Amino acid sequence: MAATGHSVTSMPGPSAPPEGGDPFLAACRGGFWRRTPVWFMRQAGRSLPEYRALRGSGSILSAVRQPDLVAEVTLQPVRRYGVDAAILFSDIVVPVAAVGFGVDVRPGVGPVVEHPFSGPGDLSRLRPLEPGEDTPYVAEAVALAVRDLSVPLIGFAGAPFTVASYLIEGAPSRDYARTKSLMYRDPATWNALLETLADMAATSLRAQVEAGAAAVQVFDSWAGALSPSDYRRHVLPASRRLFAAVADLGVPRIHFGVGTGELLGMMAEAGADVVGVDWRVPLDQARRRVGPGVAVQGNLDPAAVVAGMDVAAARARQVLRSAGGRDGHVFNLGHGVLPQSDPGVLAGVAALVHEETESPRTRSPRTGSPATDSMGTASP
Ligand code: 1CP
Repeated sequence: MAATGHSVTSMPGPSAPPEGGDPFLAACRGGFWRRTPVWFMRQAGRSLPEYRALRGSGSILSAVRQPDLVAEVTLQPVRRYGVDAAILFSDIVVPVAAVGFGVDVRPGVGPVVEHPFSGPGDLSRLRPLEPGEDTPYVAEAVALAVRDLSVPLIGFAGAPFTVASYLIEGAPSRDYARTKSLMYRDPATWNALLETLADMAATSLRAQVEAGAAAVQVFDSWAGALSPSDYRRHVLPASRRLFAAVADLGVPRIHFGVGTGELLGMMAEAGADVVGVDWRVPLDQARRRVGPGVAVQGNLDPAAVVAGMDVAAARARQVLRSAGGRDGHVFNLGHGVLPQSDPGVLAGVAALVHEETESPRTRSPRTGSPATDSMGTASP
């Protein structure tokens, strides 16, 4: 049987194929099917000229309200790179913007907030998300994309900490001083804010999966700003609440952050099936930190792509060696595609990962295959 991914259907609904039959979903479940799957964070947009041509200028928040455009931008990297999963073209601030918090995404800067969150009085500015009313265009875009995709679609949301950091700082930050200051000074307001954001993220993810997303990723991009004890005390409970609120959907849940080497164990504990790893921690060490039963995603340095195909190929092979040919590896970058990346190098990396890992060996998820199995071992 060929690894054809999920079937093309015009009906909205979960796009998950039987997991044994899809490289990405099998790896997310801790298994292996045919090859190590590969996709790239921030693959939609950024370096693709066909994206820039379609997108024009203006805020991404206007672009995401156009389902046809979103579906097309979501599909572009699948065609161009031959990746094993698509990610919805959207942004982590879409839900908070949709309930009227006053967030915009400024081209070349990122999310900016006119009146940043500064205390308990601002909690009432965050009402619960009603996807059908507030973001109907998201489900429409998911359904359109899934109709034309030959690979699973990943829905996503920002983790409570990372979204809170934008609301409190008002703009991208280096030190998260305002965010951490509120967290230390006023834990009651902090907890209420993070719980509210966890519920909004869960509602958004549920709507994406109901419309057809086959997996979800929670981006806690900036959690690496925290010490392990602060993460455990002030952030883990809300992230756990988010993961628990989408557990019944039955789709794989990926949890990613940057500079989170010291937090990987807790990011698994939050309830993830897959933990995303940046380029700072080799995957064999990351595996020890996340523990058994959790898959890993990563972790080619995005700068290696900028350095050209020879460097990218050598580094991609290093990532595969560190993954050890073991089940439960989704190949990705350690963070998003850098804007100056050459699309040809990204396509080359995807092809290399496929060639190096292609194998008739298949395993059903979490069947307890020996951890030391090498690539190419025939399945029993
Ligand atoms: O309008 C544009 O083209 C500007 C660039 C851009 C794009 C292409 C922004 C502004 N957002 C996006 C899309 C986006 N954002 C996706 C699309 C799907 C994909 O291809 O991956 C995703 C998954 C995101 C998620 C996102 N937004 C994250 C988490 C992922 C990560 O890279 O860490 C974060 C932190 C944001 C905030 C954000 N939005 C945009 C920018 C430039 C930023 C980062 C600003 C900062 O450094 O703080």
